[in-house]
Amino acid sequence: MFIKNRQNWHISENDVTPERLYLNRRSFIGGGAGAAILGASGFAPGVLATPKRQLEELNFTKTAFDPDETLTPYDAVTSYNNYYEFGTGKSDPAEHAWRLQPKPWSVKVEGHVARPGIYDFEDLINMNALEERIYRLRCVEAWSMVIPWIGVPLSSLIKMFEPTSDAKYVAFETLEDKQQMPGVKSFFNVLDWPYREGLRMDEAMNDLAFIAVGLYGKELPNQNGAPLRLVVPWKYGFKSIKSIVRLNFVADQPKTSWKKSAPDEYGFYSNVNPNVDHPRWSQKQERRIGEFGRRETLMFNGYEEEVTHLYAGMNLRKSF
Ligand SMILES: Nc1nc2c(c(=O)[nH]1)N[C@H]1C(S)=C(S)[C@@H](COP(=O)(O)O)O[C@H]1N2
Ligand SMILES: [Mo]
Repeated sequence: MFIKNRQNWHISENDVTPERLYLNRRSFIGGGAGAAILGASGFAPGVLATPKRQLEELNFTKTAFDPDETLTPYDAVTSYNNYYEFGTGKSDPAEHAWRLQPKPWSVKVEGHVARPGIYDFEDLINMNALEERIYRLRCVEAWSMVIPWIGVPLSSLIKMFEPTSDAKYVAFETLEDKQQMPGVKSFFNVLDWPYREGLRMDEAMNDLAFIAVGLYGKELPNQNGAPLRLVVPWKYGFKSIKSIVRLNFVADQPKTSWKKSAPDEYGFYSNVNPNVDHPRWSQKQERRIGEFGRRETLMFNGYEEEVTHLYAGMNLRKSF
């Protein structure tokens, strides 16, 4: 029961210019009558009563996961986002995600595991074992960022739950809450909720797959998926599901939100692949946010060495 409105939400984001990013929409909203004016998303702007969450500093160790590229500025990382639960515009999450309440938080773990249950955030994440990993993130819309994430390997979490040999895939879900998420309440839904993602078990156990709880040395801002989100740097950004509330260890390939909304455009694997175009645009190049011009997109987003073996013998045009 959702309306597909592809024209509006996907056309030109791959052509957004860096300058436009820094134009704050609010600066165009005349003072005074703010309450009567709706943003591009159609939600009332959260300008007047936006309680900014205090983001705590995190202790972490640095790692060798570092592409040695210029970091995308913090302002861009936290103001140019995709988080459709807060609206489909790139500035909607920064504007509306203050409604999200990431504390307290728990995650339901179920399926083929020896230790199912409801885990509090504090029991899932060992805050004394946090590491920093600098990863490229390549959005399917042909832009990319380089972000210093703080978190733990996904494999360390998965091992806690002791999956059985029947667990072939892990399915992830985001919180679905109309009170906190204006995009979920919206009539113009492009996805059905909750937002769903999944990985094959060997992908999930690969050392690159990461659970982030922070970036740039501090806790995750809400718009980036507080309090915990996935980061899968060799796949298109939409695999990196935010604000996770459920992990389900399953035998069959799980349904995922984007594939369900447009199966001809978004596959289960969604590995970054410059040789397989999206039906409506090329994936050969990308715009690094903050830079002018374009870069060549690299196979597996530059993580070929780490992940090529996962897809040996697979036809990546078919399994896109
Ligand atoms: N729950 C949820 N997770 C999500 C999304 C979303 O809309 N909802 N968008 C995805 C997409 S398309 C991208 S590119 C990344 C963006 O992450 P960032 O905003 O932290 O850069 O988040 C992904 N995770
Ligand atoms: Mo994306």
